[in-house]
This record gives sequence, C-alpha cells and structure tokens, in this order.
Amino acid sequence: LELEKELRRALERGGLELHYQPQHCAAGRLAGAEALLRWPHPQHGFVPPNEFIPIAEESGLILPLGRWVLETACRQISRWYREGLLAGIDHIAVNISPRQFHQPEFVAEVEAVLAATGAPPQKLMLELTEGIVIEDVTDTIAKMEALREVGVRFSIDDFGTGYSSLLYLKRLPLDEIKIDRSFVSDLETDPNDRAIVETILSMARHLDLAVVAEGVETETQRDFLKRHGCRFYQGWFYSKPLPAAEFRERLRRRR
Ligand code: G
Ligand code: G
Ligand code: MN
Ligand code: NA
Repeated sequence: LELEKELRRALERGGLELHYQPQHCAAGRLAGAEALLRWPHPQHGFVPPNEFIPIAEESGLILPLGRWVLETACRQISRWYREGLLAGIDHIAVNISPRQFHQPEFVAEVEAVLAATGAPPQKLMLELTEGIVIEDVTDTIAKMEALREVGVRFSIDDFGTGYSSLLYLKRLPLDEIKIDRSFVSDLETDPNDRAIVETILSMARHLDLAVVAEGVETETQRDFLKRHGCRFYQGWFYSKPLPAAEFRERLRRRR
C-alpha cells in the first residue's frame, strides 16, 4: 500500500521516466526500440517494473500510468519524427497492460493521444501480453483491427510462454512476435530451446510475421537467430535500455 501511494505520487509529480532499449536488425543497423518504464525512487534507487506494475494493475493506477506511458512515448516519437531521426526506423514499441487494453475507451484513447501528439501511427507498435488475449478474444480482435485501420501495429510479448500461444497466431491480426528471453538465454546449451526458437522463426516466416528476439546477450545467440531468419534483436549484446536523451543520440549518430 505504501508503494502504491508512492507510485501515485511519483506519477503526479513527474517522478517517472521512460527509457528506450534499442532493437537492431540482423546486419547491425538500429531499427527501433522498446519503451520501458523506470521509477527512480529517492531511497531505493530504480524500483523494478516487475515489482510495481502488478501493484498498479491491481489498484487500477495502471490506467493513468499506462496513459502517461503512451503519451510520453508518442510525444517523443513525434519530436524525433519531426527532427528527421526516425527515417529507416521501423517502430517504437510501447507495452500495454491487460487492464488498460480492456477499457471500453482504449481505441479512442490511443487515437486521441496520436492526434494530440502528432505521432505518426505507422511508427507505433503496441506490445500485448497473453493476459490480454485470453480474456475476450472477440473484443481483442475488434480493438486491434480498429487501430490497425489507423496504421498502428501489434506485437505479442513474451511469445511462447503462454499455454495457447499458437492460437493467437491463428486468430489475432498481429504484425510481430517477440520471442521470450527465457528461450534465448539457453540457446547455447539447451537443444530443446534451439528447436523451439527454430520452430517459432519458421512459423513466423510462413505467417509473414516479423520476429524480435529478446534478451540477446551473446554473439553466439545472435548468430543462431540470424541463421534462422530473425528480423530484430534486443538485448544487452546491443544495448541496455537508455534514457531518452541517450537513445536520441543513437538515432542521431546513425546519419
Ligand atoms: O524494464 P524491464 O525490462 O525490467 O521490464 C520488466 C517488465 O515490466 C517487462 O515485462 C515489461 O514488459 C514490463 N514493463 C516495462 N515498462 C512497462 C510499461 O510501460 N507498461 C507496462 N504495462 N509494462 C511495462
Ligand atoms: O517487456 P519485457 O518484460 O520483455 O521487458 C524486457 C525486460 O528484459 C526488461 O526488464 C529489460 O531490462 C530486460 N532485458 C533487456 N535486455 C536484456 C538482456 O539482454 N538480458 C536480460 N537478462 N534481461 C534483459
Ligand atoms: Mn515488452
Ligand atoms: Na518480454
């Protein structure tokens, strides 16, 4: 309860930050980023999202919090776009929580944020999790289709960890899947993980879905993923999540 109060206060007083973890293409070029929420706590340092997102989800604070994330990312996308820094950049991805997505006004909220910030919808990728999908597939599809109409794209986060992942591929209007870090981390030692990752990449190719591999930490992992046709790579091998100003420097230095 204390943490929830402090989080609410941080949100109200501008005490939260968005960092951006770069995503690279197979040839090494910078291709995009995932926006990640950071809470620098005056006493405890950075509080991990895994600790405070569930609290926010539980209490409903995730609604204003998620809106702040979306607005902040879109304002940033709009600014970088006007500065000419997003040429050749495929997307900036934003995490959407289940409760945020299932609001009746979610589609209108995203459209309003795009209009207010002037962010080009084509640069926005929304990352959904399994938690979103299992609740109401018909409503999920309707919302995704409405936003894809506007040009927004969708990615499924933590792919492979859910119990019905294959069902999403068949039913949801997706553009991208993110291979969960747990499959990538043991690629070098676990033949089962190699088989799973190969299978995901092969399926994605047949279904015409882009794939992002998460948690890429070594060249060996990158090479394996590259050999099997992975499109985007995210992880410490390339970069940790960066404050906005530092990510902007990466965008700028490309030219
Ligand atoms: O930032 P980190 O890599 O520690 O992320 C931990 C978890 O928190 C991940 O599952 C990530 O998706 C989630 N997360 C990070 N930022 C956000 C956000 O802005 N919104 C939501 N809903 N989840 C986030
Ligand atoms: O949305 P998701 O939960 O997948 O968020 C990504 C999380 O993974 C963040 O907490 C981020 O800090 C973390 N992360 C990003 N790159 C790496 C990496 O290469 N290795 C590990 N172990 N974690 C990473
Ligand atoms: Mn994510
Ligand atoms: Na993930």
